[in-house]
Amino acid sequence: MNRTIALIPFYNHPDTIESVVGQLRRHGLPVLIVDDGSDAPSRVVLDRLKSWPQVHVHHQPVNGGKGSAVKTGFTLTHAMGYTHALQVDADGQHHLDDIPAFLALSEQHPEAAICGRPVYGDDIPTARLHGRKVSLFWVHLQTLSRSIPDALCGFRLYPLAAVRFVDNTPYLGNWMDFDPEILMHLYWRQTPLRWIPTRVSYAADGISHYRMVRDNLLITRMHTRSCLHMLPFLPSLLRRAFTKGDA
Ligand SMILES: Nc1nc2c(ncn2[C@@H]2O[C@H](COP(=O)(O)OP(=O)(O)OP(=O)(O)O)[C@@H](O)[C@H]2O)c(=O)[nH]1
Ligand SMILES: [Mg+2]
Repeated sequence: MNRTIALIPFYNHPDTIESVVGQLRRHGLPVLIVDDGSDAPSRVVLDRLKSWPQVHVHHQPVNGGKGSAVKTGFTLTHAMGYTHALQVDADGQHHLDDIPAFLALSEQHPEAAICGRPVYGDDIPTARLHGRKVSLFWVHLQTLSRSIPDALCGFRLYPLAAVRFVDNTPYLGNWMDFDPEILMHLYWRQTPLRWIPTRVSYAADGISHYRMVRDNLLITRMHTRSCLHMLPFLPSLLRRAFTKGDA
C-alpha cells in the first residue's frame, strides 16, 4: 500500500490555494505546500491553512522557481516517510476529480510515475500551445521515442524512490525547465511512465507566473544541455528504440 501525499509548489496564488487544498483533503490526501518566497497577502492565506489538519507548509525564504520548490518537496516528503508525492499546481488548473484514477493506477504500478496527459479546451492561450509542441519535439528527440505525449503538465504522481537521483543531479532545472527535464530523466532511467488524460483549464481571470520569454529560453537551454546529459543513456535508448521497448 502506497503512502501518498499531495505536494503543491506555491508562488503567489492566494485566490485559488484554499480551494485546491480543500479538494485534496476531500480526496483524503495529506498536503505539503512548499511556499516559494511568496508575498505578504499569500502568506496570510498560508498561515490560515497551517491550522488545517494534515496540511503542512514549508517556506523557502527566496523565490527559487517551481523546480526548486518541487525538489525541496521531494526531500521533505521522503523524510516524512511517504512513498509517493502527487504534484498539483496551486492555480486550480488541474481537474482534481481525477485523483482517484491516479491513486488507483499507482497502487497497481507503484514503481511507475503516473503523469497527467492534458486535455485542453479553447481557453488555452495559443502561445502556450505552441511552446508545448516545441518542448515535446525536443523530448521525443532526446528520448529517441515518441511515447511521451506531454512534457509540461505539472499534475504527476511521483514514486519518491525513483526521484532520489535528483539530490545528486545539481544541474536539474529550478524553474519551468524542471517538468520536461525530470520526465526525460525518468524515461532515461527506465522508470515506467503511465498516462491519464485529464482536463487542464485556463480561467479567464487566472494568474500565470509563466514568463513566456525567460521560461522558454530556460527550456531551450535545458534541451541544449540535455544533448550532453543523455549520452550515458544512449546505448540503452538505442536498444529500446530498436526493440520498441518503450516504458
Ligand atoms: N511560475 C512560477 N510558478 C511557481 C514558482 N514557484 C512555485 N510555483 C508554482 O508552480 C506551479 C505552476 O505555476 P504556473 O504559474 O501556474 O505555471 P504553469 O502552470 O506552467 O503555466 P500556465 O499553464 O500558464 O498556468 C504553481 O503551483 C505555482 O504556484 C515560480 O517561481 N514561478
Ligand atoms: Mg498553471
